[in-house]
Amino acid sequence: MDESFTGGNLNRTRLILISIVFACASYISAAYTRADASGALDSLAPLTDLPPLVSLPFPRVPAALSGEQLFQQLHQQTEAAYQPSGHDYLEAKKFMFSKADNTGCGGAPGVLEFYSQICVKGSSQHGEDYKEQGDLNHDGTVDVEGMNAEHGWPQGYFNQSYPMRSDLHHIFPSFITPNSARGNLPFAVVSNAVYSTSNGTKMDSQGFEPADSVKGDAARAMLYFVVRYYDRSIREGMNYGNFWTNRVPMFLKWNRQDPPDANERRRNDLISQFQGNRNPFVDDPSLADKIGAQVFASH
Ligand SMILES: [Ca+2]
Repeated sequence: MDESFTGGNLNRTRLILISIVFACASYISAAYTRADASGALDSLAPLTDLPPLVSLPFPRVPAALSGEQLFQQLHQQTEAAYQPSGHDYLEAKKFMFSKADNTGCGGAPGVLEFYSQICVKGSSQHGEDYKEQGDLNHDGTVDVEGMNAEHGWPQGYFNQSYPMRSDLHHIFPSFITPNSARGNLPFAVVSNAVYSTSNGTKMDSQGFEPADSVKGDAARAMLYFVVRYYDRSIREGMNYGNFWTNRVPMFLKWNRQDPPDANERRRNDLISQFQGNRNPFVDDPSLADKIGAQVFASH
């Protein structure tokens, strides 16, 4: 009886110990929930110098809002939260390469190039340190000069003005060659490519088509840009119909077919810490269709 009593105590002790171990494991697991949302982000673990994944909360939008009202609500929301005196372009690029897009390569720090989805190891703040090691994206060029910053809304269309120039919600790390190939072309569906990467990014004389895996990212960057900046000078020397208005249904489609993944949500969180506003379409992609093509095209 004593023995079974002692055994019961031992069993209870074991149970308590096991519970404590599980509680600790759950706590650690919860801390990495976002990182674990994608296997690709397991490599976040070594980046202990990352800021904590605590960021501005997504301001809830009244469910009844749609169309122009919703567009204006998001315009105010993204504008009001922004800190215009914050960060210049160089600082923004440093943050992009070393933090926001440093999602890691196979367990080591590294940057996933936007158009080619080629990962280049490193933790540098400078794009030129992320060199293509051989022609890994099979576009015919080895990008020995590394990466630079691709503006979803080309800089020339807003005369390189701030805050558009340094707004990371529409800026992505790109090898120099695909960035140059895109130039100021509109995003489009391309049928007769004269430039391509092995993952499906394509270009012809009329447009530039990002790979399927980043079509949604590109679309949400563009939707954000118009919501945030439609009342600024963002149409300098361009055909707005060809660049934006006629493309809106395509962007809405890309937004639906390629929803935000863990990397995109992570970058939205980190950028919100850095520049003080969020891309609401990454937080809730359904907002785009609630605004609708007609309203987007009217801005
Ligand atoms: Ca290449």
